[in-house]
Amino acid sequence: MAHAYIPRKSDKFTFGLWTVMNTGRDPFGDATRPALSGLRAITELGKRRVYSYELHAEDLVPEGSAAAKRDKIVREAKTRMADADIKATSIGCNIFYDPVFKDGGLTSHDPLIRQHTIQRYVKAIDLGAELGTTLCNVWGGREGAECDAAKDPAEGIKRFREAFNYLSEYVRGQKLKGFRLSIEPKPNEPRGDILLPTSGHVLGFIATLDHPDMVGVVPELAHVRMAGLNSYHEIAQVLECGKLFGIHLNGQKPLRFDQDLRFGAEDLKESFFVVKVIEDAQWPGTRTFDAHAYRTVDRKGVWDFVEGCMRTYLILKEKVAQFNSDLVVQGILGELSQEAPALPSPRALKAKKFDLRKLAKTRLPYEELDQRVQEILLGVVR
Ligand code: XUL
Ligand code: MN
Repeated sequence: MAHAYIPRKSDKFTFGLWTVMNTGRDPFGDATRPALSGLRAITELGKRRVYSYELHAEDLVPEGSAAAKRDKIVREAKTRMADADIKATSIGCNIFYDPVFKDGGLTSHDPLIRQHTIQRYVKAIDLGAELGTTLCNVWGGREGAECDAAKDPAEGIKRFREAFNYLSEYVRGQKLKGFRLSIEPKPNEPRGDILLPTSGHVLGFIATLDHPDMVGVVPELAHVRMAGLNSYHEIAQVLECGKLFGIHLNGQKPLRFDQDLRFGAEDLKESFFVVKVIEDAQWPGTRTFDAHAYRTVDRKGVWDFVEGCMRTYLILKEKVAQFNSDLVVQGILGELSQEAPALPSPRALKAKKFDLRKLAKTRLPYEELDQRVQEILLGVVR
């Protein structure tokens, strides 16, 4: 019987609360569907077999809420999480909406705005720990510039470093076992240029921190493709060095505004290889979708979008299993793979003769391989 592609909690599917709370507003037009509260979003996601949610602290607790109101919301959230069997796995902050962040938060010129931003993250870590999250993800949406004369990017990096060292010390001091920090790179939007624009930049930056082990990367497909890069390659590299602390799955046409399309809605082949790299590695993290339903749809369309993201992932996962057991694919890959002898000493290497004509004749049947992958994805090969 064909797989019904029904998600299970063990698939570890996750959505940002903000994804389903999105009302369809864009820079040119107003909301096209009614608002949904963060609490309601928790219940609705849990009902749809979603394993966990990610949040900006402000998605649940409005900034400036009195302690009693905050605690009441947390109690209600926990009740709903238990009732709908859904966890919270990652928290961040909304450091982009309020006009105070118009020129950044952690990297603002104003030391008081920087302090306020760090305060928000400290409070978010407290909230996350209460809800059970083990990650605080920093997406520095406004940490950038349009006017290069106004900002020294190196100074921005120093301010980022001060903030991450501070937050790492805070987590250590609170003895939050297993709690980690991450950075989600994005090249632009809402700023003309955002600092730490790709995973490569983030990896370089993490190596300069006081506690590099505590900090990792959350790559997002759309952000990688906005930079015109290959999300499969970027995620594979982050995974290889043990820094894949999370992932944001969605769809995006390259080099455009942040489209945040449903996972798989663009470039199925690249999405397939992203699923393949994390499934083959048995990566233990959550498969998080960070996208929006088209602004043309109503509330029901939002739930269609949620089901669609998970269904496409499960179909691609099945295709990964098919790729891994396909005799044609495996035959070609087997032909390509070779045992690597140890590298000779520099002295022996310098003396070694290579038959370049013979080496150049190695068969690399990539046309056949790629066509086979294409046909597996198109459902022709069964
Ligand atoms: C923005 C984006 C954010 C972060 C969380 O492009 O991806 O939603 O994932 O702040
Ligand atoms: Mn994201």
